[in-house]
Amino acid sequence: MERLPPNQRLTEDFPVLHFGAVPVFDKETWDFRIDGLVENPVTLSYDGVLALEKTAQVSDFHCVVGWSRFDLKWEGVCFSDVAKLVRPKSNAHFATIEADGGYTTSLPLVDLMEPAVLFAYILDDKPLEVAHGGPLRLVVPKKYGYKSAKWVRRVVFTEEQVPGFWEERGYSSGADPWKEERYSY
Ligand SMILES: Nc1nc2c(c(=O)[nH]1)N[C@H]1C(S)=C(S)[C@@H](COP(=O)(O)O)O[C@H]1N2
Ligand SMILES: [Mo]
Repeated sequence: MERLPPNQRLTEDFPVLHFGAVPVFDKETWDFRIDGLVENPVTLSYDGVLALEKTAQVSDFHCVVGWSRFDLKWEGVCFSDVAKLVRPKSNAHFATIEADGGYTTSLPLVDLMEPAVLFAYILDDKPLEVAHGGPLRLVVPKKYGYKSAKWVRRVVFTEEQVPGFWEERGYSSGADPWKEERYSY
């Protein structure tokens, strides 16, 4: 099977792309809150995140504007392990990911519970650079890059899907690169 999704071109580097300013990371004040429709809402410190079970995965990254990058090695905490900690209620079907600076994205839990979906803090054996979303970013390899929120600070479990930053601006909420779900019209 072709490894490059339709109408993508391969890049050797890993471009930096985001809206707005890069937030400053202060380990003392930084926290990661997971709440919404869950039995056990949790607020983690940065060390609290590092203390959770660590998972590694290698995946390709596809940005909706047309570049793809192969073989990024991410390490971090599986979304499913975070879900296990907070125990989503039976009526939770989606989660909204909120980032420092106001960026948001949302996904169905069925997509987020896949084993390759991580809150990553290591990229290619080095601490994740702030430009690429350090200290913590979501990685959703099966979706266009706008689902992989950088500078994650909060996860809210919801019953209905809340459109995220790009989804509100005409991008597809499906975001499947193999089906070329780029736009919502
Ligand atoms: N917080 C935040 N995360 C974001 C974005 C953003 O604007 N803000 N842009 C998204 C988009 S469109 C892409 S393609 C990837 C790019 O990740 P990179 O800069 O590490 O290549 O980040 C995603 N995550
Ligand atoms: Mo993107």
